[in-house]
Amino acid sequence: FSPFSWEDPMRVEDNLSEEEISIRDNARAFCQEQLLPKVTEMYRNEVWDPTILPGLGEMGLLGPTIDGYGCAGVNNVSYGLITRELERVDSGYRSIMSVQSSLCMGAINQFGTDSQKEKFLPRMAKGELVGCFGLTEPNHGSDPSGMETVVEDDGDGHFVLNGSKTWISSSPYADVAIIWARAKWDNQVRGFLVEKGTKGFSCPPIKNKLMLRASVTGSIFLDNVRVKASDSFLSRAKPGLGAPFECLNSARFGITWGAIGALEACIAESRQYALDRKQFNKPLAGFQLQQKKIADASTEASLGLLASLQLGRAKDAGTWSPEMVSLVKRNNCGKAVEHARKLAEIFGGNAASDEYHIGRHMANLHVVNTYEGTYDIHGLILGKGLTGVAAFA
Ligand code: TGC
Ligand code: FAD
Repeated sequence: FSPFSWEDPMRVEDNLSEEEISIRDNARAFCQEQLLPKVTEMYRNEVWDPTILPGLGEMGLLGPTIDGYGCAGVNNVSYGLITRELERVDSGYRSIMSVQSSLCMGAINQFGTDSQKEKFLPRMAKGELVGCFGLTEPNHGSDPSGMETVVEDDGDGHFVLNGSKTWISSSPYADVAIIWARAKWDNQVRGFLVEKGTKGFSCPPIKNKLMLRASVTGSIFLDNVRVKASDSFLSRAKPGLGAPFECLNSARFGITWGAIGALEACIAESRQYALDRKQFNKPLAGFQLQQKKIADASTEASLGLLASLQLGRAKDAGTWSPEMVSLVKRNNCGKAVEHARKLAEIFGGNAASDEYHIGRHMANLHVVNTYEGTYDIHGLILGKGLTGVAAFA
């Protein structure tokens, strides 16, 4: 047998190609060298760092699965390896990347016209333009089918949008927003690109968050926003909620890896803390109760990672399903938040200090277990897949 590695207990590394390892190593170096040193400051001050997206763009980490338009065109497993490295630093940084890559660039790439793709994708890949994705509304979070934002066709080659969105990652800094709205003519949901500066379009920040503070979140208000059809309408999307959900499939997949990256960071930090900190003349790592917390967390991180890898391979082979994404998103986020919370106990009172990363990860993971479909909602999607009976309403 081979020696046991606490950093990779189940030898996930053995299942990665040389190219995947190289992409992972580059992403890890960037995240640890460029992002980790400033994350505490960014989180403390709840500010937008204008260098993050250009930095990720320079590394080829934005829209990485897209072919062409200056994107890297790598496989889904590589995408997951990138989100894992980002979230090892902070869930908010992974959030910025997921929204840009899966939700905004993904929507444009899949549903946009050729001229929309040429206009936005190359600059988004470089991180010169910031994107956001507006689905959630004040009265409709888990249930977007109740969407109140509406769009009218003015019959003159323009559409007019009215409504509001809330809890939208990156919206206050977005150059372009994907807005999902219900068409007044047939009640079906359709997608639009709305650019910063358009009359009647505003994105104020939601200040003083208690979690995910290194990612800026805002509202979106649409007050008679008139947009040209050829510039803005995502005409290749089938009318209905399937189009936004397709973007979510990809972002949720990235989160399955990211949540484990955050849990791995918690394991590494608490292991070291337990080795260094003595009570009753003995390192905390020598007490069975503390070892159990690390053993439990490490077990779940390893199993979660293997599940993400299996899902990634299935995505790359075209044999995945949305229910598989829900199974792993729900499991990995739920386990990550549960075990980050337990590991924080190892730090005693120091868990409350931002000198350590554990408290920040613990708080962030609550949001990660909530957005892109809550733990419960993914349980219901899975429940429907397992029984054939929908229990949402
Ligand atoms: P339902 O009737 O089941 O489906 C409506 C239409 O959508 C299709 N569909 C999917 N298509 C592709 N992928 C999927 N995963 C799909 N799920 C459903 C479905 O086939 C149907 O198509 P059609 O052609 O027949 O019309 O929908 P429902 O209204 O009953 O919804 C059920 C439910 C609860 C599953 C859904 O509403 C849901 O997933 N709710 C959660 C909402 C959510 O995830 N919001 C995320 C907002 S974005 C965000 O959080 C970004 S955070 C980013 C960050 O910072 O990282
Ligand atoms: P609700 O839907 O009100 O749910 C509240 C509780 O009720 C949850 O526990 C839920 O599981 C439960 N519940 C709901 N329905 C059922 C049911 N049928 N059966 C049993 N239990 C149920 N959205 C975007 O569109 N774009 C973004 O970029 C974005 N970024 C975000 C960033 C942050 C920091 C946060 C906090 C949220 C973000 N969101 C974004 C919104 C996020 O997707 C929603 O918060 C999430 O979908 C849940 O919706 P809700 O908050 O309205 O909760």
